[in-house]
Amino acid sequence: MLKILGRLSSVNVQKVVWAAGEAGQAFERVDIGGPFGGNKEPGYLAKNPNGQVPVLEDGDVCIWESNSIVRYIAARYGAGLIWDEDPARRSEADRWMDWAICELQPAMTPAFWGLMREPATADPARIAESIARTEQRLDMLEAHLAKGRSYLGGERFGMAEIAVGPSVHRWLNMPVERAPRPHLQRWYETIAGREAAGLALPLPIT
Ligand SMILES: N[C@@H](CCC(=O)N[C@@H](CS)C(=O)NCC(=O)O)C(=O)O
Repeated sequence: MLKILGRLSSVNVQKVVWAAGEAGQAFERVDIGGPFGGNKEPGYLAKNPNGQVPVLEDGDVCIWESNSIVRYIAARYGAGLIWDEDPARRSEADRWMDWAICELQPAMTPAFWGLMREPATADPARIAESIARTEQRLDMLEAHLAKGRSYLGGERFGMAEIAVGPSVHRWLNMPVERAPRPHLQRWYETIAGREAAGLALPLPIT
């Protein structure tokens, strides 16, 4: 059975839980990080020297970096489900996965921490800038989905949804003013209704 190390309030842990569910894999998840701690202990650092969550253990295989874990689960267990053998089609998912981690998540993080995690010490200017940057990134998603595609990678649900979805879930459930985005809203409602999304996307967000 897969073992997922990390608290479910982390979007990066949510990706891994979602991928395991979509691939039909049973898993045990252990709360580590944030208020649970444990991620700076030597035993954990031996598994992930960054001291961050998530980590995936699959027998002797131990992996850190959430997108790498999603790709591993998809390649190993998700053929025909969330793994596309065609390199060109798979690159569509890959680019949105990398974009999520390099662009969307960093844009959103200051607003999330300022509004949800540490409001007492938050810097309003930093929050405003983060909201503006995030909204600009979400405009990119809206424009992409407006081209008539059902999912980010094309006509099939895949790894892109798993990597981007948790951040969109977070944003849509945060107390921020958002532009209306009908295509993104339709996409979010479709993917959030999946059975495996129910395992991965907690409400309220914390
Ligand atoms: N690029 C890493 C980022 C991991 C990361 O930033 N994890 C955060 C939670 S989202 C973390 O471990 N924070 C410390 C903690 O939870 O104690 C990944 O995608 O796995």
